[in-house]
Amino acid sequence: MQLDIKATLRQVCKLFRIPGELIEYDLLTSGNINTTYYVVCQNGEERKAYLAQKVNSYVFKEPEKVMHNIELVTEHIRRQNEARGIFGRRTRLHFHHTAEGKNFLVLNDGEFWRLSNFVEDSVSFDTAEDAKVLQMSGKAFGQFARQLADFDATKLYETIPHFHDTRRRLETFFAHVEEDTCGRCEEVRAEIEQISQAREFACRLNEMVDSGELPLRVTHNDTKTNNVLFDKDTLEPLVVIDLDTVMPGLAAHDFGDTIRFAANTAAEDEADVSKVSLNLELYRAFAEGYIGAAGDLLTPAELDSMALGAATITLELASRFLDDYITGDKYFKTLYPGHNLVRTRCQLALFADMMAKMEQMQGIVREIVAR
Ligand code: GN1
Ligand code: MG
Repeated sequence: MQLDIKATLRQVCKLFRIPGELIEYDLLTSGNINTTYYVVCQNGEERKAYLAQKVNSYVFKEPEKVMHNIELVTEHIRRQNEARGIFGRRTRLHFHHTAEGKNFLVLNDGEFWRLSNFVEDSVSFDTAEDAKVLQMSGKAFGQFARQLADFDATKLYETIPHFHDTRRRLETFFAHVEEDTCGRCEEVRAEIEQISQAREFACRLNEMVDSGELPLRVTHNDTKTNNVLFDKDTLEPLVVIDLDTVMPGLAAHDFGDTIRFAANTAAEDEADVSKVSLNLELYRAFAEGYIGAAGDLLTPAELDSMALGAATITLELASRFLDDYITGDKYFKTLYPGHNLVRTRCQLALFADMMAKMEQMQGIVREIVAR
């Protein structure tokens, strides 16, 4: 197996025309969907690191469309940076091309690969106890929203249709509960009931989009703190990564998904739910960073929807984890049987705490906006 993967990575580097020989590789374990390797190639005296990634084609049914979006978005951001006098490879994501000029390749076994630069002296955070990290993540995603504000959304494919359409997610979830194909629904009645009780609330953002109250923007849609690379010394954000789900969406979801992930006092899959809660200081730090950087881009209605976004995306993800559990764990990578159920319970506990703190969350955003 090890030998196979080494040979595969060698082949991938070669096909992307990376000079030199593969001398080192390492499997990176963060990320629930794709499989990522850190690879180092030596060319004469020079050693250079890259990220090679195998795209999950069960999740991304048309990965070439993902790569089409990424090419456009990374180029747009590069031009934006250059217009602001920011040059250099540490602030951009660059995917290498094959001899045919493609930014992806499909190997004989049908697997879909891509390869990007590795940003040197950068760090990312799978958990963040530190307010500074949250503030800088906010800055990163606020800037990202600004960078894409004038991007023509009609040029993007919807890589996963209805990705954060919570109403539709819940319809699908309850249909799967009815089908109960794996016979797992009985043991999770309490969780199903909790989602059912929150259903009306969770559809509010949908209604605000329908009524025209909230605009669709080009958003990231997966704003976990491990999708930002920071300078390891200053913690200044360098580049936002994982652009697989950049699509039209809501600012409230981008705001909310970092909160869900990084302002939780426990990990996303903590089994002891008594450890799970929303840390309002981390929430505040992220809100300051995000609103400070996105600034007047956001409408008053959007700013008002931020706290709602956090609770909605948390409930939505709880339903996605439970959906995967009751349909046989096919979507998210799992580390042990029942992992998706543990994740579900963790997200439901966080959702409950967010609902209890809703007014405080809204108040913090209003305070920041009023400054
Ligand atoms: C997945 O693979 P990763 O960790 O970047 C998922 C997100 C979830 C997240 C939960 C395409 O993201 O939507 O919020 O897991 N990505 C996709 O950790 O479904
Ligand atoms: Mg990701």
